[in-house]
Amino acid sequence: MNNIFGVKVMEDYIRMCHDGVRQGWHERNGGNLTYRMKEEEVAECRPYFRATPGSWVKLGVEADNLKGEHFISTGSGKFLQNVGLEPQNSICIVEINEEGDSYRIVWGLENGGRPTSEFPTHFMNHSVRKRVTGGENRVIYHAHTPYVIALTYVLPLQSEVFTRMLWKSATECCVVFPGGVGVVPWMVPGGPEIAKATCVLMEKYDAAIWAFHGLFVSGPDFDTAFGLMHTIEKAAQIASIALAATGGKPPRQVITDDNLRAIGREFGVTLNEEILSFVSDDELYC
Ligand code: 2HA
Ligand code: ZN
Repeated sequence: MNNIFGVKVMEDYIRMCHDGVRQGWHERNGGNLTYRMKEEEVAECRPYFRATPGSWVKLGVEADNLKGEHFISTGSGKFLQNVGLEPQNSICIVEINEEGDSYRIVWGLENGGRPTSEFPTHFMNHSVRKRVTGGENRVIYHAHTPYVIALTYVLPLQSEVFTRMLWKSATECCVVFPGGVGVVPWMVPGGPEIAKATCVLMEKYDAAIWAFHGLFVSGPDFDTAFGLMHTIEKAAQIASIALAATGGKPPRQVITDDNLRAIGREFGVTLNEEILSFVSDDELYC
């Protein structure tokens, strides 16, 4: 295809939006996705950039390690279900300036608009994830995952409690997120507070639950980030069903801590032992 939608990274980005919609995670304009582009991907897309880029817009935050980067972003107020139908009006590519404190739109949002309302949050978290993963992480994805949200009404809002519950909800969870999942208490979406609180967690976790709101994940590529979101949400679904079945009481049987350690050994991943020593199963139930 002789246009920007024939470029693989754009195809993959658009498909991921669609995959999230199919899961039911993106009602209305809920959720957002940003991707830090590789140089060769920018080069492939550049022929389709606007002749005149948009004007520079201050981000209100800054990051030295994101100077000059390009990001693909969903648009603020845009519906992810429209990304596949009219990508040119739903998503954009933005360039970051040489000071690392402003962006300008170089492609997309042809009917006007700006990157996602969560862009400053994504931007700051890209900065953290780029640093702590040595440049490997490129994707930040936020979705309104219903079972994760449901669990935030029921469990204590602690990273260790949620991680323990989710690891014990399905055998392979601890392999997919051996480092655990962070939890941010309720905060106003899109604001500086939630951005900062998420950044603190993203120093050590690649996923953060936003209480009563959804899930925020990071990954090196679309499949890994989507798979992380999907695995955590599915674990939360199983946990919610089991908790509802027992009325919040301890279940008849569980995956034990030693079972988890055995999985870790077998699959060659190191489980975050802090999680296992911080709380016991008793603290998960009424
Ligand atoms: O993009 O999901 O958190 C809308 C949201 C804000
Ligand atoms: Zn949201």
